[in-house]
Amino acid sequence: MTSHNMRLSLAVQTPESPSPVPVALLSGSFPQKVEKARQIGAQGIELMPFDPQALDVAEIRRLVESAQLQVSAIGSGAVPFLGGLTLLNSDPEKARLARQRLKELVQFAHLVGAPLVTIGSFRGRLAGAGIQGEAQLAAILGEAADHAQELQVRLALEPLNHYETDIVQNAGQGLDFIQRVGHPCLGLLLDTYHVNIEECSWTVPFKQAQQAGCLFHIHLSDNNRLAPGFGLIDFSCIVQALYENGYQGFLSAELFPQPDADTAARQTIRHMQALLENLPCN
Ligand code: LER
Ligand code: MN
Repeated sequence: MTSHNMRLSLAVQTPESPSPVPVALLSGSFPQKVEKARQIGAQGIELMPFDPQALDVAEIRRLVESAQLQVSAIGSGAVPFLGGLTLLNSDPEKARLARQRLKELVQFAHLVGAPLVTIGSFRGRLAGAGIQGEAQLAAILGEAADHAQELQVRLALEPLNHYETDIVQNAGQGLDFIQRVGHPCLGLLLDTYHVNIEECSWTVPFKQAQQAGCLFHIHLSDNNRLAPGFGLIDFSCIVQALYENGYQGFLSAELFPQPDADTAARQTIRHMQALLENLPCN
């Protein structure tokens, strides 16, 4: 008898953030967000810190554990969005600070028991780094993956649509890139929002990444970046493909807090839970 181990997660900001990022869920203080995530029925939360060194790790662990949640991932999106730091930044000082921040994010993931750190907009653009950018990013992520491995953490590179990046825009390019780096702690994060813009199939990218042993994490949002069910994506075929290919990780909602941050979170869990409950032998 087969059963799945896919779990639902909500992306939330951590309390040190100077201002909101546009794709975080749940309202209130950080302890209130954690409690709401539990009440709504999530099994995990993805933390999106801006400056992990400013955070009280013990308090975060206490809150997450007492709500019987897991930290599904450390999302790096707040760092470029709020701080303008990217790994391929054309300003060498910003690029240096970004590499330092990546180390801190990995360390933070280790301390709060998160399995991975996401690398989405945080990588920056080739346009900023010139012709050497791709080799440079491979070297940075290879080195960061060594550090992550020492701390039992992994890195998940996220293909982003062509409006948001000029390096790794779809799953095929993502697989090529990580296979070139060839590090067991560097894999892929597929975000349904970007899949909708860049891919030709709802299921093949997930299947290919999973069959290559590289599908480390998933971000959920509908085509309009609203909660699943508020747009056009057929999440049932995605969930079915994940199930058939044995994906065991988190599906983590990272989307616009509309009509408000709590309703969007509730809608995500309701919509996705119904699909997961329909899978065989659950
Ligand atoms: C940005 O569109 C995104 O999906 C984030 O996960 C990137 O950091
Ligand atoms: Mn994403």
